[in-house]
Amino acid sequence: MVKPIYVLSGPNLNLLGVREPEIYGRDTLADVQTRVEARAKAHGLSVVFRQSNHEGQLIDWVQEAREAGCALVINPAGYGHTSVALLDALKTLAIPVVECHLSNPAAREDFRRTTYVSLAATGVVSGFGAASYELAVEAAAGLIGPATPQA
Ligand code: CA2
Repeated sequence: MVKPIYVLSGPNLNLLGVREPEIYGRDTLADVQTRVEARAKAHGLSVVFRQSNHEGQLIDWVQEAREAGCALVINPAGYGHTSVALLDALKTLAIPVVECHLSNPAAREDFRRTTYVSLAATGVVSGFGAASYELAVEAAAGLIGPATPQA
């Protein structure tokens, strides 16, 4: 059984497609999940797709991914700019970590230029709307190599 790619989304991303479409696009998080699952399936991989508005919940899922996941894709949303605790959890992972953002935080307000999560990320995909998630899963699939069943 090949371990899944964990795809985690942080606070307020449950509102995707509902509010601020000019910044974050019209795709809902359910649309993103469908696209991400299809992209993973093309590589013979599955996805655990979760969203939370709570920092501790995201940290619990990161810890779960240490044993249960083959890679982690995370859009930490606002917590990327604030959470040393989330960074500490990510630094415990031995699997690839791909940070993704719908927008390009570097092209927005100054406070979005500091992203703690990037310090633990293998790489970052930003600025492509919902496609950022698909590209991040594509990158994660490339980092883990061909899907081979594990004991
Ligand atoms: O561009 C991204 O994906 C962000 O991670 C989104 C975060 C923001 O704090 C980061 O700087 C960049 C905000 C997520 C808020 O999500 C919403 C979605 C729809 C409507 C309102 C908020």
